Amino acid sequence: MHLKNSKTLFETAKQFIPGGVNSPVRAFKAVGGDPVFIKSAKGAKVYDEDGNEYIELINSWGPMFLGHANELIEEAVREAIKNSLSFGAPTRKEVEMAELITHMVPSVDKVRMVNSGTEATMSAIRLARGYTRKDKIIKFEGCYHGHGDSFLIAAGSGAATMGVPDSPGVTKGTAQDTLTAPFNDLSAVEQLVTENKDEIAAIILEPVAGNMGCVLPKKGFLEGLRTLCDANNMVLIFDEVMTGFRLAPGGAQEVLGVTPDMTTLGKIIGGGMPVGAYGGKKEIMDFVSPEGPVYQAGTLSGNPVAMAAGFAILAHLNEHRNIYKEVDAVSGRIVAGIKENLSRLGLGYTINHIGSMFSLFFTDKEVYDFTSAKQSDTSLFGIYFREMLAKGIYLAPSQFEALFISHAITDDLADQVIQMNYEVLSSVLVK
Ligand code: KE4
Repeated sequence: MHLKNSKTLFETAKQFIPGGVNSPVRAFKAVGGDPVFIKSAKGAKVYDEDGNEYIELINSWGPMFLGHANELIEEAVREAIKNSLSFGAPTRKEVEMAELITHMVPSVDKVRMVNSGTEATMSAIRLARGYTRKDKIIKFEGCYHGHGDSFLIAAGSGAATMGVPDSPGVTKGTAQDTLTAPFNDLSAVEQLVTENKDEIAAIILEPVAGNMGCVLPKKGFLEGLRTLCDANNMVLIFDEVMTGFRLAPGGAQEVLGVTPDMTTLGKIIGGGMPVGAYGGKKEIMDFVSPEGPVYQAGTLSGNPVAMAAGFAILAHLNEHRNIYKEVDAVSGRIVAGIKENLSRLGLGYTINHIGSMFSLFFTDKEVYDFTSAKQSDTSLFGIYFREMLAKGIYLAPSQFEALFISHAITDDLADQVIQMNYEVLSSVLVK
């Protein structure tokens, strides 16, 4: 694997872009070495600027659920761009998109399109605050909801990877309104609610966390939050930017059977184009301008090209729900293969897995929250990542991220991943 072009591109990039990247986690800082620059991708493969080919297990952090360069989505985009790229005016496609989303996610009566998951979560908590007339929110350590100020407190994903879970630049005034609790710790939440009686507008969480690595809710955790929100007039917000349209057509809330008051969406919703959305109960959503007083706006919100891509993928998933069983089966094959490798090599590392999301943690302890996730040996992860990359397997460059399997991954490719995993684990990690 040679990286001449990626190397020179990265050197130049660092002259003009902070850290040479447009999103921190891409810089490979947590895993060492320089990032590969991707030139193209098709199906389950990505190709870098140096002629290397990789089997792709990150899929642009989730969006490419049908694989790269999917003809259905690309055809929809080609058709849309013939009519100009943007109007800043209402269009037919936005209506079709909103109707489809409310059909696929029954808890969403009304939905507002935005341009990223960050915009979706920022808008959702502003709305929850406006609706309840309360200021505080509860988030969970290790959960990541985008880079909005209120969320860069004990944040996961890139913030955790870079070691800045509490970012400079977030004012004390903002931070004081964000309360945090350990994921899966219902009694800690109950204590926060008691200590901040009638001051908490919302609880926001990833119903299945992906931003501390994949961490599942313990039995009763989500149900307990639902009960707490009902009893204390708090809005329960499921941040399904990652899990939405991935774990099921209706996301984690469909699989886990707990209904939030609001849902934030992103990633798959745009099929690879910049799209986010927030939606929920009619009585809450009707507080959003111009229907209600809570302001939120966006020049490119509902952009016709992005809507064409998003509608194409969502309509396909809605009509071909067998895709979920197929992706989950291939993901299960990979996870089972890695577990088999671990036991053959006498390694007790932890794997957390649901549907087409999973993480291999370099710790033999159970991983059920951020503290336990941080017990993982991140330098060992760095070695594993680089060795797998050298063997043509493209993983998320951080221990605190989940892997996302696409529908383009075949059993044969899954078996190649399992084989490379065995070779790396045995050569690098077994002394
Ligand atoms: P964006 O603003 O990046 O579209 O979405 C923010 C966001 C919100 N909520 C959840 C649950 C998320 O996972 C994200 C973004 N996820 C990260 C990956 N862990 C995006 C990758 C990156 O930051 O480069």
